[in-house]
Amino acid sequence: VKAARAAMRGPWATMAVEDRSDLLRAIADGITRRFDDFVEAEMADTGQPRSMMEHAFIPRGAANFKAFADSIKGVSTESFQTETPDGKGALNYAIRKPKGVIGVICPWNAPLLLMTWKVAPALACGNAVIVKPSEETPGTATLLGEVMNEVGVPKGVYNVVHGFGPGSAGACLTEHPGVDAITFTGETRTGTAIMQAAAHGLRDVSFELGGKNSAIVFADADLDVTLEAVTRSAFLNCGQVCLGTERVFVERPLFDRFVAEVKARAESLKPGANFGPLISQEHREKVLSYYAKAVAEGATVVTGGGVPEMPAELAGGSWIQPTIWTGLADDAAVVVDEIFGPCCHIRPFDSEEEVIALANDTEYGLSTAIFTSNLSRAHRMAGAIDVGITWVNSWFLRDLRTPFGGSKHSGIGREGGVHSLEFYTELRNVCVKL
Ligand code: NAD
Ligand code: 6OD
Repeated sequence: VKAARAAMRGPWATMAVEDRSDLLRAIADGITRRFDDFVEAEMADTGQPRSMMEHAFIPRGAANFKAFADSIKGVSTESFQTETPDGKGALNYAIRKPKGVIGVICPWNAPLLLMTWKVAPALACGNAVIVKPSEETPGTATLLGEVMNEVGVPKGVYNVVHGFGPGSAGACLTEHPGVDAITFTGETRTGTAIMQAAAHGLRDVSFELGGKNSAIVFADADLDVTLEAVTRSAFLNCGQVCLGTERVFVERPLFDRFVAEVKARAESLKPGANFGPLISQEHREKVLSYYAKAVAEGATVVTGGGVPEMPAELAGGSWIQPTIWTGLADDAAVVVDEIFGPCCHIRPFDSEEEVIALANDTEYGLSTAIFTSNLSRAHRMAGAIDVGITWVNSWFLRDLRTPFGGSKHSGIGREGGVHSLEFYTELRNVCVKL
């Protein structure tokens, strides 16, 4: 924290926006130059397949820096001409200042992507950061530090502190009075603890939290597109994606066929090739406990439900089968709780009103994906479902300029484009009497 505060008094504080933007591009290029190192580090930490790293997680880390290198150069502020009794008027205009030292607390499921999604806009706005990566996935935050040094980011601007959460590095950072604001991605209950810590000193928070996202499939949807997207959304990254689908609602005439087709796709996924293990044995215990609860609550197990047989050299990993259930009540534990594993419950519905109520019947509000060829219906539903992000006929299609974040217990604030800049800067008004 001392290093970061010192950096805010050094050359970083007066660096021109154009130069900061150039530096962000140099960081992106530095990640690309050391692409293989980042891929290896992220694979070693997460256990997910190389293709996922090479095509999504690592390039996206670099893309985050490029996106905010651009958006910081296009930020405007507001101004007002104010009438006054003497007729001479006043001019109000706003200026943006960096917030200062930002604590960045990150999860393990997409480590570089999610960390740079915060660090890039924070640096673009002229802040200094202290990153606390997940204890499960420390590698790429450290490598990024090497890149920062290689491209000449001033000392103290990007800091990494490794450790655990409660009673450790995470709590020390969020409780530290020298930290001006905290940005966090992770579980909703961790967000609650961090918000309590942030209340001391009235520090601002930006939260991306858990989800219990739905996919809504109408009978008129393009079936191939829908099956591809829903399968990906349920099982990608071994189900460890905050935007992942754990509740699928299918219009009744399509229900039986849809379940059969997703089952076939789930069963074609090969552990070790298409998906890796869960992050830890501890997380597998949690996910397996939900697999057991589903059976206890009367689910039909369409596929999966256990642990796959793996070759001896891999058998020690936290492998788990992609799992699909049907037939559960709407208040069953696996229909209500975020599991964060490769699993979903599929339920039929009969009307638009019914499925809107079902989709909204959750404490979370991160994302939803609607599949239909009736675009009027898609627009109507997008407005009626209480989530921060709605996809129509797709899933996880990202434009980094758009607002990203959750409603209800899924988050506070929005990241992306100018919305990130809102959090990482403080707006000041200047009133000039003419
Ligand atoms: P987590 O909340 O357990 O941990 C996240 C980070 O917080 C870790 O670095 C951890 O060490 C730290 N931490 C834990 N307790 C802390 C405390 N009291 N004070 C300070 N720091 C603390 O989350 P996770 O298990 O790493 O990630 C999975 C969760 O993240 C899921 O709930 C998932 O939905 C959520 N997530 C949300 C988004 C989103 O954009 N909304 C994205 C990815 C993951
Ligand atoms: O794409 C993003 O910007 C983003 N925050 C993705 C989150 C994925 C969660 O696992």
